[in-house]
Amino acid sequence: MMKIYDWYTGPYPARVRIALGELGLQSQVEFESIDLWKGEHKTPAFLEKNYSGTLPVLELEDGTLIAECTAITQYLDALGDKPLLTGTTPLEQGIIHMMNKRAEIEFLDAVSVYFHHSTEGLGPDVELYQNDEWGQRQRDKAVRGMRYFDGVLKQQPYVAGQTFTMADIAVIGGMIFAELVDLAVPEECEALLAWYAKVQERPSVQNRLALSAPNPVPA
Ligand SMILES: N[C@@H](CCC(=O)N[C@@H](CS)C(=O)NCC(=O)O)C(=O)O
Repeated sequence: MMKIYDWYTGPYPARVRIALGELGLQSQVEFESIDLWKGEHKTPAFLEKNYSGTLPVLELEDGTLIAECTAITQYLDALGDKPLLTGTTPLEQGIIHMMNKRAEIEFLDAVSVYFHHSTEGLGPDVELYQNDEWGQRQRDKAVRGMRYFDGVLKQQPYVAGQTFTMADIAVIGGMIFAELVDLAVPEECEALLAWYAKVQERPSVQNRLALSAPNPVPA
């Protein structure tokens, strides 16, 4: 069985959990909790699994390790007969990859930097270097990113075009992280908010936390 190292409420882990739900692969993976709040992702043992010290990480049955949400999603999507999240034609694949990367750079990763640099983040034991000015700049960048994706979603139903793809999942990750840090979506971003209401109805999004959680589930 494949294994995923993650932390169940993490916005990046959410991306892979949603992908698993979309692909119907939930029963083919087991989860091992790495407690971000205790800094378990920065231990020497975990850094051997992922040099970057981030979650999630997928471990295959032969021990091969795949980190990075995009890479994990592409791997999982390629296991089936037909990719559902990463495109089939060269054009689809290119557009989806671009929009997924853009969702990371302009939104999700920017919220993450804000969290780690301008809030308490994961606490003083984990956040060894903080630069508030950098965090604030990335916060502003994330809000600009929200406005950008709002414009995209005014033109088309999903982030990369006519169907739900991994680029939508990356923007969902950004929305989840923004909620966690109380970064509000500007009211006028109506298309982004309507899209988010719609994608939150997907079972993959609704059930992501139930996939596996530490036992007992912390409040
Ligand atoms: N580029 C990575 C980012 C992953 C990431 O930042 N994950 C968060 C969990 S939500 C993390 O591990 N943060 C811990 C830290 O940066 O100390 C990916 O796409 O997988």
